[in-house]
Amino acid sequence: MNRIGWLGLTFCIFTVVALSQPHIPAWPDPLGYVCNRAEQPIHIDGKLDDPAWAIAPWSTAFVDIEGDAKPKPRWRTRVKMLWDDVALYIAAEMEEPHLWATLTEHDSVIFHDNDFEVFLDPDGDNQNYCELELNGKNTTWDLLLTKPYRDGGRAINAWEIIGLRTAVHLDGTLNDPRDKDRSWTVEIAWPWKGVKELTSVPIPPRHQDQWRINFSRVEWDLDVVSGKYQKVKGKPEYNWVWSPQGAIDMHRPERWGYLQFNGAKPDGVAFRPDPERHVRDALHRIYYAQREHKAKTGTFAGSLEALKLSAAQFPKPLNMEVTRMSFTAELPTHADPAWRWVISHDSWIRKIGPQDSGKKRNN
Ligand SMILES: [Ca+2]
Ligand SMILES: [Ca+2]
Ligand SMILES: [Ca+2]
Repeated sequence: MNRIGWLGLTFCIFTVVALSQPHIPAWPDPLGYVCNRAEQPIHIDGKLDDPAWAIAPWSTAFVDIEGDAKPKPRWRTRVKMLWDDVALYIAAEMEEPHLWATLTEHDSVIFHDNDFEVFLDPDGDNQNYCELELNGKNTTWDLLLTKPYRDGGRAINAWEIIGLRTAVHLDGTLNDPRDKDRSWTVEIAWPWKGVKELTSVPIPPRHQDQWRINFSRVEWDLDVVSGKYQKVKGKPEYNWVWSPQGAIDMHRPERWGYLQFNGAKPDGVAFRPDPERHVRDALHRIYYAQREHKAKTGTFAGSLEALKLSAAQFPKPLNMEVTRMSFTAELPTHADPAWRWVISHDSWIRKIGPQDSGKKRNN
């Protein structure tokens, strides 16, 4: 698709010069995880007792998808990760007194059961990201999102993760309400060949590369009816996640956590917060405000004032280009003002160089 061509239709180009340094009320920083290299092979059997896992730290415990404003999940969930030249490895541990799973058909809607979910956007551009869900029977659903649902993205269920291996271990009995269970654990090998088609970033990743990832666990309240587990009618599911989304919506990739690859020794490498995150956040703020404005008025806005945003809170210079059907907003990158971040009406965010930027301004 020609993502640039429509810019020729631009009828409104303007620049807003803010008077002060940026200070936008911050979104909470996404969490980060430093992923060490596996030094030994990992046997994908759902059991996390492989010696390889010993060098992988546990993540913090999952929280409610909306964040700290909501009660803490009643059962602990945590993950760990490793990588090597072949794959990304993911382990999850979920406390669970009532092991329950029903779905057996691949690519069915797995979150109708209790499940574990992975969301991955290697290049962090909010486009072409993937989702993997699995239940206690190790039934999987893998799908590709061309863009978030909010932007008209399509979910491609027929998409399959090449070479994916998953396993589940149950510490307890499945679908038996007569006893109390303890937990279930998940082990995933996600080969790089199953990621390559999503992105142009280096695969396998390099030392200190950062990708966007999040994890979610869907949990239903259960009754026991005639000796069987049954969902409590009318009760919505709980959504427990690693890095909080701030809303009941996993399809906000800009809020996912960071996966930082460590190619050095396992110890002593700290997570490095993304220096570009505040600029990227600022553009997402404009994106959300533009969406709201379009929903109310049918058009995108021509100024920050019309979006009810204070120019003083944004970096400078901000360029916005608006047409009847679209908008882009641009800000200089933190690292090099000659380079710019650009976000579009469909939340596609990417970096452009001085040459691209200049060409566009000459249109
Ligand atoms: Ca294992
Ligand atoms: Ca992407
Ligand atoms: Ca699939």
